[in-house]
Amino acid sequence: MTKTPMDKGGAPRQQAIDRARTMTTAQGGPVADDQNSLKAGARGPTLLEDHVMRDKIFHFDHERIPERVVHARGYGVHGHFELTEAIPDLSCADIFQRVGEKTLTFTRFSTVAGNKGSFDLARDVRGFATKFYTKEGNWDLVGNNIPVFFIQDAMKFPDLVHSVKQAPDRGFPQAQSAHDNFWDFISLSPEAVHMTLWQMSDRAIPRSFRFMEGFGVHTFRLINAEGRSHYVKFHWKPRQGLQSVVWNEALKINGADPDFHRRDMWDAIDAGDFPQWDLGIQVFDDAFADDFEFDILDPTKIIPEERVPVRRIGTLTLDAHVDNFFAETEQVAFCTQNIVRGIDQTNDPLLQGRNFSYLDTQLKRLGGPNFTQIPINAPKCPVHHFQQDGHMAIRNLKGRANYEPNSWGEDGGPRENPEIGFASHPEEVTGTKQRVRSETFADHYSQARQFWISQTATERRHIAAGYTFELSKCQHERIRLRMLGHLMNVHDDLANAVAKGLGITEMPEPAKPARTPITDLPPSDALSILKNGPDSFAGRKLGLYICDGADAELIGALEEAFRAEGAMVTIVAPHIHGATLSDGTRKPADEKIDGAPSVVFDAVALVLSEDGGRTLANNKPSQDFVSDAFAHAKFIAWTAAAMPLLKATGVAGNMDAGVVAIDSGTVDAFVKCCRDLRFWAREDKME
Ligand code: HDE
Repeated sequence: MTKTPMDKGGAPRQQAIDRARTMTTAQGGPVADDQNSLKAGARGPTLLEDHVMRDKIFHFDHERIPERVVHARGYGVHGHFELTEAIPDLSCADIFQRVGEKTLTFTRFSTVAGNKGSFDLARDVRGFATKFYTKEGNWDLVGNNIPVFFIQDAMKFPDLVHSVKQAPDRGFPQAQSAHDNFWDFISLSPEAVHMTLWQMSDRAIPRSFRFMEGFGVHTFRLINAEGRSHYVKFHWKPRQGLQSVVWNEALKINGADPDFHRRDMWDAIDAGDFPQWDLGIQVFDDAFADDFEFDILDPTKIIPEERVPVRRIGTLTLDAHVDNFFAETEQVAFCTQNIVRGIDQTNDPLLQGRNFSYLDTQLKRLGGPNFTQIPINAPKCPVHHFQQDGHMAIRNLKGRANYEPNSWGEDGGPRENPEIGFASHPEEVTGTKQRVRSETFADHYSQARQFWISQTATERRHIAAGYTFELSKCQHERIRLRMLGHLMNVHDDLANAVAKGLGITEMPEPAKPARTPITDLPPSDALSILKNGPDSFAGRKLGLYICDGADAELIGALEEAFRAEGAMVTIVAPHIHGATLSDGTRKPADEKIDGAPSVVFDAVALVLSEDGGRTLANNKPSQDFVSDAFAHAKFIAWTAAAMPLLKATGVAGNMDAGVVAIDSGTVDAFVKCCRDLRFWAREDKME
């Protein structure tokens, strides 16, 4: 018979555990044995009266809640927002009044299409939702990392989401848009074309949540104390600069580390390298709105930053992990209707639909109307109302008054206050009740073209390759051709590159535009990732590959130089136990080579000994480490002893300025190279 702690005599162990640490049931009863159920005899049946086991298994059986219908896979982080420019002239929102004041926040990043257990580097839009716990209530800015959306009317959202998620008959594909259903829907919905350019660009495969922008997408309103309204678009500008990976890299990262983005955020915060974004506002008035080529209520359009500059008014700093993933990241509930006095809605039909959807879905997901009482959702300012009861009511009324008006005086509970209470902008609204799409929403191609011409040659190549990859996964020719018909309205270069990639020699008829596209919108540098990269390697990661006998001095110099740059260094070695270096010291490894392919680093360095260089030249993971880094246009530093490995991978015959020979004296020069993040000229050449 297996001995339980009680059988062992109980007394010594029980004395060692103080009462505060004693395990209990959910009812608070101390548990004596957490290993064995209660049985009638050692080999007998388990007894129904075993309240300890029932308590435990009952709760386990109910651990899961429905995952979000979209944005299921997310990662939440605490932080704060600090105002750097007060804007009382524009908004009376309390959060925008006092420079230097900090407001606590919770931000959840997410992918959209994949299920909760899917991988991080799917080609997808990223959610960027922030809850500001302001002194006048919670404000949620529920945005994405792409400033436009696929559809113009909320009515189409279920169709869009059904088309991109797993097909109902087969239950796949998971977390990807590269399939017939998605492109069938898109190619029948010309309004989506603009967003697909963003989605096929590297914006949809960010290197890190830390290196992407965020956008509120819709036009909102700012209202000042006099009730004056301005329109506003919200932006998040990463102080870390923009950066994405390339598609072939994304595919491999998903295998090597499906948690790549969440791990990256965890590591950065753990290292005290807190990511920051500036909150930007584009503010404009009715006169601008009337003058603008497109409808400011149309969520498939941007307002170029060259037309209305982004004004930075504050900084978001993410500086703390959650204590518990479920309690916070899973249970957080964002809603576009969580707005505060001084910020208001517009008639964007997508926003109006969202305003219905979020509360509705959360009621199902979180099981009742009291999810506002869960700590992560609860405001951090006083809350007074007469709402009561319901599932899991934690915060309950005291006293007899649960209605108002009442005549109970001081004990009668809260009262309304028109002076500081929320007031909607008194916009005049008239119209005939009808189901229509406004004529002013009819242009679908002009800004798609503008996006295309704003990209560098490298980025254009990636966009065309993105469409080619995705449409190649469509088994139905008519879908591929229909989509090509739209791309012909965007730009000939794009359409021709995709046609070539698909092997189509006879172009289809272009799609018939609902409105003739504008072809002379000027390029906007703000739309390019590569024009908005960082000017340092800070926050990035060097993979430093070492082996027995490797030069200790050089390894130390590299570590020091990259840390001084604000970068992280991961030591990779043939064995996890590390390597014995040239000076006889043992250097522990962070990763074994097989588990740390170069795709998880931004640049790599090969500091090998002669023996190591020769042996590792025949080692497949070592070869992949080098050839992938080369193919993904990364900077590669090498010592002479690594030459056999460079030869074995074909890199030696294709040396370029991104493959840098180093010694202790030239480490700084290598750090400098790495500030460009990638050596794109290599990719141009490979093409
Ligand atoms: Fe969402 N969206 N959405 N969405 N959305 C949800 O709410 C919806 C849209 C966004 O980390 C859901 O609590 C409709 C645009 C983010 O918890 C749901 C429409 C933008 C998140 C919902 C849109 C977003 C969501 C699912 C079209 C960018 C994750 C779970 C009218 C501006 C928030 C939930 C988090 C989540 C509905 C379109 C961003 C179903 C109906 C546009 C970042 O309510």
